[in-house]
Amino acid sequence: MQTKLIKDGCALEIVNVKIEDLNSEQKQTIKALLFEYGIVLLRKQTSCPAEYTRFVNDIGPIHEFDELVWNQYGEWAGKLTSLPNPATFKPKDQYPVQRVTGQKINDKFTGIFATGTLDWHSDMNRYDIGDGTALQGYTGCKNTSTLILSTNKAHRELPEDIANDIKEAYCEYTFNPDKWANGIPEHQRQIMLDSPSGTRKYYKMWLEQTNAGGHKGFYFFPNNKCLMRTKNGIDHNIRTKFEDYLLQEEFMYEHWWEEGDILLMDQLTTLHRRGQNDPEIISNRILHRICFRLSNLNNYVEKNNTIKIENPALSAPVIAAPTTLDNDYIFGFDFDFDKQKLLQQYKKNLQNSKNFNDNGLPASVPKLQLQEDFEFNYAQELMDFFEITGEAKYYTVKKDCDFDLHVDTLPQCSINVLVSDNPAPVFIGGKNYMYKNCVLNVKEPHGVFMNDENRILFKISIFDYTFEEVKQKINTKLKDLK
Ligand SMILES: O=C(O)CCC(=O)C(=O)O
Ligand SMILES: [Fe+2]
Ligand SMILES: [Fe+2]
Repeated sequence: MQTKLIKDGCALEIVNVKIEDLNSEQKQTIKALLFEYGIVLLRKQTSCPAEYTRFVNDIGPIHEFDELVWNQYGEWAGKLTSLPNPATFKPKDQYPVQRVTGQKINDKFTGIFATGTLDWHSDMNRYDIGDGTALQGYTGCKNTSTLILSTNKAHRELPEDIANDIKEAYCEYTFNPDKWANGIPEHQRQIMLDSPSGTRKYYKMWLEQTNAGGHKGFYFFPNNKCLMRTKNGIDHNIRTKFEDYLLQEEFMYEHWWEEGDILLMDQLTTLHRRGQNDPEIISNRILHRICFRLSNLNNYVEKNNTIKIENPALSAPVIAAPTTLDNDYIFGFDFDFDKQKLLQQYKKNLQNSKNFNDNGLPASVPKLQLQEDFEFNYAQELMDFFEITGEAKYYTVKKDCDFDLHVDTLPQCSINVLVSDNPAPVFIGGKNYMYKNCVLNVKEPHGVFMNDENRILFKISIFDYTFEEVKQKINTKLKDLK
């Protein structure tokens, strides 16, 4: 069997074979290559659905046979209760398929994703589903494409600094087809929302994945609601850097279809999208799609993505509130902030509070609230006094809720003044610090846990000066005061 690298190893092509003639050893070789490259192409194969299904089922078993509901002519065939043996099925041309098309017969769509835009996605949106997808060009697919992102290649070439940033990183996902399959027919949308992916929307996945072939890649699906947690907690700079690295053209293979072409893809380590979403094109283009099991037998994906991480804040010491805190993380200082004014302004502007939800997940329980962009003379007086520039805000963490571990994206540090009673400590640098007011080094991972009262924080976020610089400025001012 001959193979050929496509686009510098984004994908692999198996050349000069006919799927109906392959022996089981050759199919095992193809499976191993699929594990390694994530994307395997076989050009111009028979489009007999029985032969195609037999080939795919020999690569990895088909459990999602209830998706094969049409025949190749677009007639409804009904739901199967088991997979008909593709080797013995008669008549061969009637073997059921899953169609991806906008073609209509008698005014009814005869395939999935019949309308709308199909943006970057993985077909694996939950643990208990096939992690292999096969697509075959059937008709009307010439001059149309599917783009596939090979994270296997991206993993092989991963720069050391990014590797370090994302060590132990994982993402929390909420199934969100309205983003990556926007505009599909309402009927299919409802089926998707009623499916186990839709009803149990939430799942977690390590960023780095190893498939059952022992090859590594990434599962990263930003078009679902996606919260990445790194060793810094929520860190948008790391996320952006990773996303910019991964979604590069050099890791993408755009396959321009010819009838009969078969693409096999590992859904644990690749993303894909439709190249053209023009309704005219989609209504003529037919692909046959088969979902099969590659790694995901015996609960492979769930077992390898059981993510239980203890919150270090809960076992970290609590440091009582001295005014002499002074380390690389927090500088507590003695200053008579006008709590009355701070609380008045908070109340005055209360109706302009926004639910603040840093994590992209549904704000069903608004645990955080934010006030920003308000006029407040006292805040300006403070900034003038300390000779800094910044933005005044209020962050409220509801009783019994956490402010997740994170680093701030843009500010370098902040002046924090707690205005509510009995405020919970801030967790930073491995300790929970109680404080009244402080300068906080927000470039270090921090969060609020053990919060059993509504906690109101007045904050001046500082962009133009570092933690050390602001500490200096405040020290100087305080000395002047004495
Ligand atoms: O139509 C295409 O190019 C991609 C189809 C697809 O992503 C799917 O059926 O899951
Ligand atoms: Fe897909
Ligand atoms: Fe912060």
